[in-house]
Amino acid sequence: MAEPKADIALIGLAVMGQNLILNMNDHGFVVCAYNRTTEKVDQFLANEAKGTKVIGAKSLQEMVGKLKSPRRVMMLVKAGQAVDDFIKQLVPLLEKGDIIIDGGNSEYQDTKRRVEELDKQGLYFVGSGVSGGEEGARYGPSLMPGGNPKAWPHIKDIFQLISAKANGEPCCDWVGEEGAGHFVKMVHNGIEYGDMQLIGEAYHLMRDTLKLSHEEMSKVLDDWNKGELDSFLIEITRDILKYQDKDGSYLVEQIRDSAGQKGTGKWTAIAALEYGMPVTLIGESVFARCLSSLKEERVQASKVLKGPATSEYKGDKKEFIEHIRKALYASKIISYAQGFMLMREAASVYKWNLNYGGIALMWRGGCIIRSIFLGNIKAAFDKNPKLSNLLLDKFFSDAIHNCQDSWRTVVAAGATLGVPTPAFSTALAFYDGYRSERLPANLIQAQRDYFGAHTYELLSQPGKFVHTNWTGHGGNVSASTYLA
Ligand code: NBP
Repeated sequence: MAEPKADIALIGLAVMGQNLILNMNDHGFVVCAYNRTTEKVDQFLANEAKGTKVIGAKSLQEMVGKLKSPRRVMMLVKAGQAVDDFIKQLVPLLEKGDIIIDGGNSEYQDTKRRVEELDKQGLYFVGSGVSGGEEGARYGPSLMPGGNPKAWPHIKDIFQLISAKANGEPCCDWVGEEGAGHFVKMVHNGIEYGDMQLIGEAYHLMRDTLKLSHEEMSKVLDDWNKGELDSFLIEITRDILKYQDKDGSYLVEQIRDSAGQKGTGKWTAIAALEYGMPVTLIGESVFARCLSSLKEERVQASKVLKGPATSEYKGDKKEFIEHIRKALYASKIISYAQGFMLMREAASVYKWNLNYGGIALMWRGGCIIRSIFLGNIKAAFDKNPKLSNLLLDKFFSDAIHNCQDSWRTVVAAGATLGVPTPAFSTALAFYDGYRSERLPANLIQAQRDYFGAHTYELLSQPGKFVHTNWTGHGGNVSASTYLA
């Protein structure tokens, strides 16, 4: 048999896999390509990979035989059963110390399980978030690897070389153990949902309350993209808004207003509930997509349910545009602060040693949420790696203080004019809640104790739970303490 010569194998020749292979090839690695439907291997070698050093295999056995040791096998296949099926087939072909990497959008709990199961067999499993879509995979994605740390020294070079760079630094570093990489990728996707919803609300307000034309809206976003909001999503929205169909109409207005979702935003919201973290903006963004998809119901309701007499903003347009910009910026700060709160809580539950500045850097380039703003987050964590909340960093508290009057104006205007701003509003409600020394939860505690004898703590005696016989009729026995 010929001397094994491939540095890494890649299973899954769909859009992500093919582009990542070509990216690895550009950086001098020899990649062995494999796909369940093996005809795709021939097609790939004859077309996209023609003239490269990429080699192919028609079976997993052949693929493994072509790999240098320790063998590195990366999968970019549909998340779920396909990943488990491939692992099952690979295990008997590999040797102790070999590495399996899953670059798909897998659930972090699945990754945790796979890391543990494979570790028992001496194999190192890595679950890596990959972001940036087709373009990112080809020319530099954001990579978020986590799992068995013994794998990292063997994949670090490849990963950091093929990843995007921000100011010369790779947008890829070791995230943490178990499912940490996929957890961070999940939060990234949740934040992406939030960023998109915020931009959607700004567009809704500009279109329906200010009646701006598409060229005007595109120009506004172009201006925003030169400042604090400079980001990939603002940039593409600028281009989408002015995109005209062949007949000269604006394409965006021909698209059915019913948003799809593949699940990672929902997983983030579920994780937020699971860990008791108020990640309200991502949650609201997922619900906003759910509401949008009730298209037929909304069409019916629009004929019955009335709103205010006008949705038109009567004040100064230019001023209101600036208010919207500031509302968007402040809400975005809240969203990222909430996302980092969720990661911090998961890290504490799973004992992951997450490097928050490093995560901001991984998202700084290559991925969908890439932005100037992530550089500010990185700087905040560099200044204080133990920062408990992004909002307490001076750069961000100053930014919020500077934006809050505008933010309140926009949320109030949306409510008055009947244009929904769920993400702007929930962000503001969170901000006002988070900065409140006292919330009305004392009353909730009293109600719980009144009807269910659930007990409460007095401010003067924290940690001591007491029950009051509020009516004089009930007994003095309290319910057992539990966390719901
Ligand atoms: P897809 O998610 O469409 O997956 C296609 C690949 O999965 C093909 O190689 C296909 O093989 C294989 N596959 C399927 Br489908 N079911 C299989 C099964 N039961 N057993 C074995 N193989 C199976 O491709 P993609 O869009 O390139 O995404 C790959 C992964 O990367 C996914 O997990 C995705 O969520 C994630 N991701 C995608 C993007 C993006 O922008 N598209 C971005 C970031 C992450 P076949 O050719 O034989 O059908």
